[in-house]
Amino acid sequence: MPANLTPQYLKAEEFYKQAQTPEDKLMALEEMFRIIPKHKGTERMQGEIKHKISQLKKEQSAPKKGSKRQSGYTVDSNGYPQVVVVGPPNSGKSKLISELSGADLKVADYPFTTRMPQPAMMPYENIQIQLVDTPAIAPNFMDSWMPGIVRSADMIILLVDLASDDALDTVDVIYDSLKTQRVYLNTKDGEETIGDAVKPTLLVGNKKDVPQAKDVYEMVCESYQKRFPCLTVSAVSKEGLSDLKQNIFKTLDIIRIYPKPPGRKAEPNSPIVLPHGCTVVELADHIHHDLAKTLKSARVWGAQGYIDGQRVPMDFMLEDGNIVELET
Ligand SMILES: Nc1nc2c(ncn2[C@@H]2O[C@H](COP(=O)(O)OP(=O)(O)O)[C@@H](O)[C@H]2O)c(=O)[nH]1
Ligand SMILES: [Mg+2]
Repeated sequence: MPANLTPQYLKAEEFYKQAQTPEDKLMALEEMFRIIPKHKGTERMQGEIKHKISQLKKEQSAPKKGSKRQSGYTVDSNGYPQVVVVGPPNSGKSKLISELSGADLKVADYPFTTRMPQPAMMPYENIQIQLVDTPAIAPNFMDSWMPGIVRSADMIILLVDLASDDALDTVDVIYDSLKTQRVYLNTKDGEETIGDAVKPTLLVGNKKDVPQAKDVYEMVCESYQKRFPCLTVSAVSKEGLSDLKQNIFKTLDIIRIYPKPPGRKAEPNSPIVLPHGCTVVELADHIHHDLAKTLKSARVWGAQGYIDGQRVPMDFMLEDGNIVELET
């Protein structure tokens, strides 16, 4: 019986053949096993893949003499709000980030195109938000440095492939893989303890343009909308992208403050980005530690319930869009 292997399978196999590290080999094998057409004609191949997976796992779990911890990647946010995009292979992570940022990331119709985290800047109104493209998280495989990247992000986009039959499973795979490292997407059942990271997360169904997307998205919403805010986009037709940008800003829970030197106008295009809930004294501290110490008073424009230019207390909680004059 012919095996009828798909182009995706052949690409994964090619990746396996070229893989230099046991981690890459294992990931490729896991993916090959996941996508190989499951019928009589491929039974032997399935068996061989399974065997190779178990051999590699055995080798990896054996303690290595003198081995050092595997070096990982980190992505410096450079002070920008940082959004890490995670998802299964081929969900369109790179394509989506390219569309949102204008960066030219490698997009391809086969798994494992993205091998290391890749930052790209997304303009949103008058600020920049850093998006981070990542390699796929597949069943039983996640790069060892991925939980660290997710842990240090300000928020996560969990991208689901609405063109895939196993869209639902991939959400659990990703949630559970990260959970093993005590990184939780949006919610943790039970109490939060020291060392846990619970990351604000948007679940985004991509490929809205494909015919089955509507049904798959409905299924995804039904199962997950209690756990995640859900929305759907198409990185190809660009539908839903501006809504997604607004939701990213909302989920980041940040405010833009325009500092105004006394007697001068505020600069409308270079706000200071701060977490929601920030006070006047925290703004001063953000600008310069000494400023917080010498701060005498502050006046605010655009604050609800206050007249423009009114003096506010040091613990006044700033709102998005406020203009603030700090007096020392
Ligand atoms: N129809 C459709 N295809 C998409 C969309 N987004 C990405 N793709 C395709 O899906 C494949 C995988 O995209 P890529 O960004 O490399 O996925 P990644 O592995 O998650 O980074 C490519 O062939 C893309 O052109 C979309 O919104 N609609
Ligand atoms: Mg990619």
